[in-house]
Amino acid sequence: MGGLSVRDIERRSAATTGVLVALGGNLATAAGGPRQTLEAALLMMPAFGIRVRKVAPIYRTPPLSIYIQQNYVNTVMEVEAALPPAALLGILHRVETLFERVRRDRWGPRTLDLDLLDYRGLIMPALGRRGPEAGVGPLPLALPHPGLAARGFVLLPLRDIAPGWHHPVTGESVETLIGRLPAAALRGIERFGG
Ligand code: A4P
Ligand code: MG
Repeated sequence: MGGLSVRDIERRSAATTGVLVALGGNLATAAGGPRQTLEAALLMMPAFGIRVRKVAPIYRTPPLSIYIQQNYVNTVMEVEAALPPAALLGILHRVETLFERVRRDRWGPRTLDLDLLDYRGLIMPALGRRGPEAGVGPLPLALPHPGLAARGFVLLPLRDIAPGWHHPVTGESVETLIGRLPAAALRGIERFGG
């Protein structure tokens, strides 16, 4: 049988203790261009009660969208979770607002997008439509983030700070997920400064 050993279970729970948040954006703000905006948002987290444990390098990434738009900057951070997930997402939305986020089109250009990728392995299935066809209104919290496994611009920085991470639903490692991405999902993604 392909059952889990105690060590597997320990490794998985150790790998899912963190709270992982994706940061992305492709429009300038008062803080500067998209990269400066993302860096300013990281510095602002403690003022919102969010303690940042780790931050991945920042990547420049081609847009994944039905809209023609500028390249994005993306990274992932690990934070301490003092709040339940819905409250934490509410705080992240307040940070987005501070950085001039306006929701016009789903997957449209944005100054700052903060997505809750994984909250200690908690599973809250995505109900209903996602993606551009879902309209621009609010959607119920889904965990892990539904787009996570298909996105190079999320998985590469995630691996930088959590190489032992496993997808809470499928149990697949971040390495396996990256290995399965089509070439197009990785094309053009580069770290700033090398
Ligand atoms: N929501 C539910 N669950 C979550 C969660 N785990 N994390 C709700 C964050 N939000 C969650 O999000 C849509 C709704 O989902 C909100 O009501 C939120 O409370 P949004 O931020 O308003 O809209 P969005 O970001 O346009 O939509 P969505 O579906 O979250 O898109 P994604 O997945 O964020 O993708 N290309 C590059 N290169 N880099 C990017 O960062 N980002 C997107 C947006 C598209 N293309 C990109 C990038
Ligand atoms: Mg979002």
